[in-house]
Amino acid sequence: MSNGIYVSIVIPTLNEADAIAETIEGVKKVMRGYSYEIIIVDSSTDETPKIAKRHGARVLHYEGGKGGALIFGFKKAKGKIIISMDADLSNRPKELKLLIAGIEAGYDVCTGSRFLVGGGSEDMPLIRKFGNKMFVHLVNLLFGSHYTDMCYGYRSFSRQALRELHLKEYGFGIETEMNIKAQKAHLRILEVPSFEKRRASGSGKLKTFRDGYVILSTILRNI
Ligand SMILES: Nc1nc2c(ncn2[C@@H]2O[C@H](COP(=O)(O)OP(=O)(O)OP(=O)(O)O)[C@@H](O)[C@H]2O)c(=O)[nH]1
Ligand SMILES: [Mg+2]
Repeated sequence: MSNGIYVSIVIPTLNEADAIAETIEGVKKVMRGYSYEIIIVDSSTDETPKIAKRHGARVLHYEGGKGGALIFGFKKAKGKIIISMDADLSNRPKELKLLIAGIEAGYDVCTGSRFLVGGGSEDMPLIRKFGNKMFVHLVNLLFGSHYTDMCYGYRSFSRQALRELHLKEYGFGIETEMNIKAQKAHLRILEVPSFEKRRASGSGKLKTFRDGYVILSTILRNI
């Protein structure tokens, strides 16, 4: 199956000890036959890094938010295709193939969308759905894009595209920053349907109102 393209899967983690083993094993199963690495960018105080190492992932320690962790992991990634993924079993490993195919087909950025036919979410209360829709409309209006989802972390990039994005967001504004900057840089963007499963265990780190404000500030900062 491998066509020789090296893939890096970058997973930020904050206290995901109950889910990290299954996350890594799920990725390994799907990626059999590919050349790849799994990078865990960890800020945990629990056993997450120990378990991740035991399951064969490369573990980097990082003190800070999700966005900062991703940026740090992207810098260390060796892949020609680089993928960001959550550790709470919300993202289905099988969709990795779709994200890889998007870049192989010539797109620079390929992002999962929960709002395309075939996509969905078990993990999005009404208030977040509403906020997400608002941000989607605002970004599309301000930047002339055609996104259907905004704050979703399962996505892939060509190595070159990531370099052009010059990402800076420290926290949960990172996906919005990616979307806006990709559009401004005229990158070839593809959305693919993605189904987000309910967080399997542990607690969600996103706080709806605090991070809603972070996302709104990210949009305004990038105008
Ligand atoms: N390194 C690092 N990772 C983080 C931090 N905050 C969140 N993460 C990780 O980023 C991923 C997404 O965080 P979640 O808490 O699942 O965010 P979410 O999916 O929007 O929210 P839920 O629906 O509540 O799960 C998970 O793998 C987290 O462990 C952080 O401050 N540092
Ligand atoms: Mg989650």
